Amino acid sequence: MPASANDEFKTTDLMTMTDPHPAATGPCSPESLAAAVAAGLDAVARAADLAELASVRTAHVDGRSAPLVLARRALGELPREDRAEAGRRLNEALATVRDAFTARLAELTAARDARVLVEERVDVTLPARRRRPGARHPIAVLTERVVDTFVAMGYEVAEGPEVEHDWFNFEALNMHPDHPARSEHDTLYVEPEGAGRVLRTHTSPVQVRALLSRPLPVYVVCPGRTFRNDTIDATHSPVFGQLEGLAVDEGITMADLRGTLEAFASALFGTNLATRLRPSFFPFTEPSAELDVQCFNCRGEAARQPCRVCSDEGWIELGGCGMVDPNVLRAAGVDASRYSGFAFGMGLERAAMIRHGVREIRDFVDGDIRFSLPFGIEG
Ligand code: 2NM
Repeated sequence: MPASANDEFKTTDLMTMTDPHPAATGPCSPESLAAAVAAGLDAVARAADLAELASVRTAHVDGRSAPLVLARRALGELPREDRAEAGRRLNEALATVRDAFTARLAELTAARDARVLVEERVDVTLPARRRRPGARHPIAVLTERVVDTFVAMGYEVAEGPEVEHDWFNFEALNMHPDHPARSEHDTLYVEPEGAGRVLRTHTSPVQVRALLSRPLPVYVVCPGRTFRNDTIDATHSPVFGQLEGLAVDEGITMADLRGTLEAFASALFGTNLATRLRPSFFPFTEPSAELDVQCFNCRGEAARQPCRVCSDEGWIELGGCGMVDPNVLRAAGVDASRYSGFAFGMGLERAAMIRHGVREIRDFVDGDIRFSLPFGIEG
């Protein structure tokens, strides 16, 4: 605090006033008041912020030991004839300091407000960070559509690991060590070499696991990602979705397979389309067949009008199927003399491509929402 009139006059001096002319020399003297005003103005001018100005107020304007407050108290000690003049001087002094204080307060408040406006500025014109709604993947939508059909027929959904053991993926499915599908040409092996770990090449191992872990009868559908060492082109991808189904019960025949596949084909491509089975071969089924469904676009009338959907075949290949080979049933711990079963499998991208006229399988893995959105929110 700068030196002020306060230093020159102690309260004790006021109490024991002995000066013969107190109005001329005491705290209310023109000199004392001028000194108090000078000190007050100086302190006000030096106050650099509102906090400092607040202490200036106590020290010079209205604090109990502010020189001008002390001077007002001393006023009563003055001889009656000097009081009016001293009071007038005091009020003037006080007004001077107060006015300076008020002006500085306004100045510092304005400076503070200006600073806060800059420091706490928010750019309300910035674009908002919106979370854009996604789209369901067309393969997920199709999977649910097929799965729902089978769940309605009493099937359960089973899932299994994508990194699978050789035994579940091949051995248990009647594919012996020299089977061509097991070569590195077709199958993706997982390190370390010789550990027998592969990326599953189909979802059939999930069905072997289902037979081993569930009580009979077993009715399951197994959707999931599968992997093959394929070269990418418009219709081949090293990762693709499969959906397989399996029914193992007493007295299951090929007639049950036929009826089930018809319901499945209707769910995928519409009702009242014929289906047909063509003889084929799979290591895990005997007999085996390819499932065709009548083309939903030309209804087999392609002979009269060219059809882009079925390439004028009149039929669409949907997948493979057959009666589960007894070797597979035995590997999965099923009594093959009592139980029989059918199984079928299909590629999900292929079905989606036919259903929606997609020409490029890579569109399914690119993750571009502009591809997924037009499939809508079905399912
Ligand atoms: C197909 C075609 C034919 C099939 C067989 C099995 C199992 F595990 F029961 F042996 N699951 N899936 C199967 C049969 C799959 O896909 C074209």
